[in-house]
Amino acid sequence: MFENLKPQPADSILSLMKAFRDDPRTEKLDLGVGVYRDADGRTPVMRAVKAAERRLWEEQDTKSYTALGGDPAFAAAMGDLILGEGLATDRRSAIATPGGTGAVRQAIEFIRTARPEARIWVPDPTWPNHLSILAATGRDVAHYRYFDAETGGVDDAGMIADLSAVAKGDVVLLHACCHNPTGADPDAETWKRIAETLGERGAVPLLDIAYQGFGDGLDTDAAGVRLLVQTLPELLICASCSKNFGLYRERVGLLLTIARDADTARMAQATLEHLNRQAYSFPPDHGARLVTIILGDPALRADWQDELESMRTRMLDLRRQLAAELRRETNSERFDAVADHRGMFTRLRLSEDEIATLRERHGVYMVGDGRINIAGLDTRTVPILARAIASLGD
Ligand code: PLP
Ligand code: TYF
Repeated sequence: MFENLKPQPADSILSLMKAFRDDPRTEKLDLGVGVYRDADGRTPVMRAVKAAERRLWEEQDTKSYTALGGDPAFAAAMGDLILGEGLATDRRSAIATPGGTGAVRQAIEFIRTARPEARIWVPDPTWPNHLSILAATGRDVAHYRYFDAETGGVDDAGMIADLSAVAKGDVVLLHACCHNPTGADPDAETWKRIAETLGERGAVPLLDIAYQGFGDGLDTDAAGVRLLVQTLPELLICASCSKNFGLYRERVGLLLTIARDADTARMAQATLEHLNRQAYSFPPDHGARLVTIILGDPALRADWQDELESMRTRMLDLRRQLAAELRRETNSERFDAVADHRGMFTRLRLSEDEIATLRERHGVYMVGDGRINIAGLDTRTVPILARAIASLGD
């Protein structure tokens, strides 16, 4: 049997991590994988997470199984973090999942169960893992226009035109904030038009929220999701706690669904739990429990929000510094959109050759589409990167 195995396509982002590690140069710059780093290049355990872990170690008296959907308190706390307290509470159903990736996988399985013929529309471009999961599950996938490479912003007109053509019952995947890989997000006006268009078409949004708190703040980053929940009858929401709680390796995620009414929500809950049972029975609990402790304790929650806010503002400051340096060094407006982007990522307007040259000549590692992780920079390396980019024309 094993002789039938074939090499699988590599994850372009994770391969880049390895190439960086193998590069013997000391002056090299890792702007690849989307992991937050502080000014010293570290990804520390957040203070509130440490405190919650200490408390859990003291107080937890069993490691027995939880429930198929995970601890309901986690679903409630995360549901409120994303939607705000009181929004659509009787329409919610949720399961804990291994990371946001697990939530995306289970969302696709949910769609496969409920409406296998649904076409799934994804933004062009999107996170490569979305495409990989959709391919693995044999879904019918289509792309809608999203990014305007000229302006570096969202192609509002192209996106709305494409979404106006989706069939009734199709699913539309949207990044709730901090779009990966471009950093370009719809503004409030465009979110309104998205809501209207999906409503008119009878399409179901599948929202991926992996960076809440990394863009403009916890509530603003969820404003698009909340608007769609207020407007539309059915939604799927995939959340990750990898970035905003720094819990990457603990694998903490949530799949939250919104049904048209409480009766349907009960059916959705049973279906979600069944999907967990079929995949891995019980979802991981340790990280989810830390999140529940933090969100339920006013002091820990305030400390978590403070630290998250300092991470967000560090990335925003670096982003603004980079845009200003690039403008100065290239004496052009080519990279101005960097300052308007949000979250960890920015897609730089560079050709494949330029990206290869940056790696070979300067030891700068970015994803092949020009995506950089802003948190991989610091105030010392921003001017170095800007000079390297400006020198590409020489
Ligand atoms: N969705 C997007 C758009 C992402 O960038 C990520 C990666 O962080 C995820 C989902 C899920 O991440 P994880 O499975 O580590 O929670
Ligand atoms: O886009 C990123 O860099 C993050 C981390 O298979 C990541 O979302 C990358 C690839 C992957 C899982 C997570």
